[in-house]
Amino acid sequence: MNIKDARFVVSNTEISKCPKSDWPEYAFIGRSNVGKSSLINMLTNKKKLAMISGTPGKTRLINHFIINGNWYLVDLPGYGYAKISKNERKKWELMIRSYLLKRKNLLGVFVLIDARLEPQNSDLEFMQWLGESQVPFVMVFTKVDKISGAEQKVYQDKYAEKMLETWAEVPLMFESSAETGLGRDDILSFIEEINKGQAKG
Ligand SMILES: Nc1nc2c(ncn2[C@@H]2O[C@H](COP(=O)(O)OP(=O)(O)OP(=O)(O)O)[C@@H](O)[C@H]2O)c(=O)[nH]1
Ligand SMILES: [Mg+2]
Repeated sequence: MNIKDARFVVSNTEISKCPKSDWPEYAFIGRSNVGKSSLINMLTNKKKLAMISGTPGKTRLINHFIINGNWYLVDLPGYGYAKISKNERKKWELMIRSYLLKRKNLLGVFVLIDARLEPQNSDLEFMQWLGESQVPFVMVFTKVDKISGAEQKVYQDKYAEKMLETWAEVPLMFESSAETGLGRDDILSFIEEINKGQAKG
């Protein structure tokens, strides 16, 4: 898919204030600093569309971007960010979960996972919750430029194994690098297919 246009629409903390749910929507989620905002910029070829930072906890709101005028990408705050108060963390969690459960036009969630790490409980628990809540999701292993292909496969297989303890199938898995652009075509084709299916009704 060709990205002709990508624009920021609005940021907020409440689903009632999100844009009208008139177009297909895809949300990016994952632990703080995993590279959600970077991936959005890489996909849209715009370095400064979503705000990026080396310090975890940069994205704090639900951020909507409209792509080609007819679908949305959503950048969400990370979960598992330690340096905020318990209270604040609870608020984020409620905000994110209510968005994920209630947003009618949300057709897919991309759960971003750092490709360099052993399976993390916070990621496994979050995907467990998505599965139980019947929110459709796929996985994206980020920052693959920082790891060898062989090493990465080991971690991916470990995730698959863990997930098969609970589920009959492993979710679709992508790999990405915001540095090299790897994963861009695959992720955009995946979105395009869903968008097309939606258009046919
Ligand atoms: N080498 C490499 N660095 C990356 C990649 N993606 C992100 N980074 C770096 O990782 C850091 C965090 O990136 P962000 O995109 O801000 O991460 P985020 O998940 O949006 O973080 P929060 O908004 O804090 O939850 C930045 O320093 C990025 O430059 C990647 O694919 N490769
Ligand atoms: Mg971010």
